[in-house]
Amino acid sequence: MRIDRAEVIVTSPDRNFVTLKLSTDDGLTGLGDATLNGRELAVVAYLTDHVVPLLLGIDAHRIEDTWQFLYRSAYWRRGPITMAAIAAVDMALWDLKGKAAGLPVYQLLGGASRMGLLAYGHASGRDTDELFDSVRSHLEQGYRAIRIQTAVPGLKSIYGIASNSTYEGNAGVRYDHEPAQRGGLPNEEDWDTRSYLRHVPTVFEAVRNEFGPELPLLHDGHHRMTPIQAAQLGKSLEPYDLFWLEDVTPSENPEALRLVRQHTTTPLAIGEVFNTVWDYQQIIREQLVDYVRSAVTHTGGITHLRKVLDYASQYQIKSGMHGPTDVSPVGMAAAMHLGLAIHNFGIQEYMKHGSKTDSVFRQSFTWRQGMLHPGDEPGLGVELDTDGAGRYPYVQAYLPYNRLADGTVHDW
Ligand code: GCO
Ligand code: MG
Repeated sequence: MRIDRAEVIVTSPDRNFVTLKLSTDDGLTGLGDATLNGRELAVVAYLTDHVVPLLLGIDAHRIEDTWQFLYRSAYWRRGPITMAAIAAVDMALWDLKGKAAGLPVYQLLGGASRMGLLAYGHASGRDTDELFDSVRSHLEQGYRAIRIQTAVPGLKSIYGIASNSTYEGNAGVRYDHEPAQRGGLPNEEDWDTRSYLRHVPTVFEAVRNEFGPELPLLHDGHHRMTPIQAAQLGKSLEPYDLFWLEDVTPSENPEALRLVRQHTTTPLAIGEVFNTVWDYQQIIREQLVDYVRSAVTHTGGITHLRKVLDYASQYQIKSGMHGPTDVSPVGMAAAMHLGLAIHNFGIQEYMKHGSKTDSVFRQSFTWRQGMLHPGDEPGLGVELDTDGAGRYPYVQAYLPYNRLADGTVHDW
């Protein structure tokens, strides 16, 4: 089973996606997701100019060897561009191996450890009424765990708030947050940590009063606090029993989490911007978080993220794989196969893709009673309609950024 063709396909149904399609001399095709939101074409260039020429002629069964070859032979290691490109190759090779074996990828990873994957969705609102409507809409869609984000009085636009106040799933109009702005330059948002820290506990109190103690609730701090501010937030949210508090502080300095940990028992999640096991080494070894947030797409594929999660399992740390809409249906399928197979699965983020995306990517996963399952088709279970993909050319899109009231750039 040798690779005889490798194509990088860029398509923008609802949003941009980068997909690697590998074909073999015995007629099989495998898909991998290489989407890096807001920097898509950098990965396209890395794949097209530097990786594709290395793939032609290789034995597609040699997944580990190919991973090590792409990682080590570049000399320049790690980073989101490189690791998304390697991830795409890795996913496509697992897809091919599954198709060659006639088995879904989760079977190759050791078989199912559970019946399905608990998933959480994104509720948000500009005020309490809108937030409650959004929570109700998610409950009606079957979600059994919900992330809560709200506007903060005095701030014009902040991370996590939907721009539409109704959910029209099939029309591609969302009741959840889609941060990348299509066309034009990045949106400028505003931020004030003290207002945020005062407001968020009042929101969780209101949500608990309305929806009761059972519903698992999550919240994303999106890297905005200093460690001591994060500690304050974790402490003030303890009465509301969060499933997790995510990305409380920028994570370039993993030691920062020690201080947060010393002050709060609110469970912590981190890692959507990490890309290797080395980013996690200290955090896992010192048990500084409870959930690993990496997407398969941004962490070197199934092969590498599995190593991260196996390491995490020794420290009772579970998976909480990233699953916003900027992870393509191929990346989501890879997450579902991996999540079904590992023992230390925690929860899966699941923002539904829009109808145009679903028409370009034919998918075999199921969503029933708040649980995802990757399905039993051989491989990852996703096929790309290349003609359909061609109907949606790339649209430049940027993520927003933040400034404080005095004009200082702040973490977004
Ligand atoms: C999440 C993330 C996303 C990111 C997005 C950036 O928890 O789902 O924080 O909303 O902002 O993936 O591209
Ligand atoms: Mg996040």
